Amino acid sequence: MQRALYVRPVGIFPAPVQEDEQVWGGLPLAGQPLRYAAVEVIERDGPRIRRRIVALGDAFERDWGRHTLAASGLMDALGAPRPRLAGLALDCPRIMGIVNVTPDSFSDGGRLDSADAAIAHALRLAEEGAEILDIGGESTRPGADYVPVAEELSRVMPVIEGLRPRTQALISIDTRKAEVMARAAQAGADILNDVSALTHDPQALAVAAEAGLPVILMHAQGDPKTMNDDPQYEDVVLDVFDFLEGRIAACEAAGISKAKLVADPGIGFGKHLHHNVAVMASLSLYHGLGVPVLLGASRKKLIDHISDVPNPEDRVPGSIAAALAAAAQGVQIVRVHDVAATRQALSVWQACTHGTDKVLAPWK
Ligand code: 7PJ
Repeated sequence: MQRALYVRPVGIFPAPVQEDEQVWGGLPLAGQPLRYAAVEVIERDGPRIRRRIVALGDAFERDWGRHTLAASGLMDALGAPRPRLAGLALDCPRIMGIVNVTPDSFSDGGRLDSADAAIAHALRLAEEGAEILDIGGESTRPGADYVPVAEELSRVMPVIEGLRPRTQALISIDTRKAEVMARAAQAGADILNDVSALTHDPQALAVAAEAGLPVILMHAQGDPKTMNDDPQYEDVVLDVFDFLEGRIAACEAAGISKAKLVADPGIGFGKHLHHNVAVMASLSLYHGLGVPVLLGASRKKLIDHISDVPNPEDRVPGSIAAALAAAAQGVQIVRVHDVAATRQALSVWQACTHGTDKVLAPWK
């Protein structure tokens, strides 16, 4: 389904510490200490797309169609604070640390060695400031081969089981397979993270509803093996919005409440560089979905394309830039490899943006 109207908050600024209700000071943004002063109103009629920026302060005195916008529910969705996610308050940017459990990621010894190494790595990420640990046993990188379910289970289960009694951090399982979701949930995982937004496995929607856990719905076009060969969009930013809105509706219809959903535009998944940067530049649009937004750009190929850094380990500065760009647009969760560096950058960004030291080490 294609929408006719979209609203992207622009002119985002830190909320004043002392709120003065007498003075109009922008509108609140998705439970972050941020407000917005203008919106880009996007009207879409098939291939015809019209965009205009409307400054809200002026607009309150004129007729610019705000009744239409209010009626669309988008303004309410943009403003509402987000409920806690598996107990985690989303009132400032949170870090999800990536724990890859694929044979090439912790590669010296056998399976047990690699589980131990993954657990140790995860515990370190939690120590460094990751509130969520994302455990993944299926590489979904562009061009990656399919991993059978037994193989994926044998990679991730020892890690989830070993980690669960040893950390307070939330554990998410990065998988597209219903059976892996169910087993991870039984072993104490807190969040399901599916790069196919519960579309890959026909059982996934029912299993996720049954598990009762929050779900991260990510946009992807095509299967990892071939997705970046020839991605096609009418308008990538809007098509991704429509897809995520449709998946949120499908989840609600299956009995998963909106309070348990997170939306992710899926950087690098069936997207060329110009698609990725278009999405990055419009992240605040996705708050209109009415759920928290997650962004994963860490060490991804787009950083190489922009800055010529072929080695993923050299992409930390670019990854941090992407995380800060996301935080500035009110994104609630960033999924990263380099937790300590990202935490440091986010804390300094927060302190300097809000002009207060109250944000120092908020995760401790
Ligand atoms: C993502 C993910 C992402 C979410 C991967 C990689 C590829 N899950 N799993 N968002 N990426 N939610 O980390 O390079 O962007 S695997």
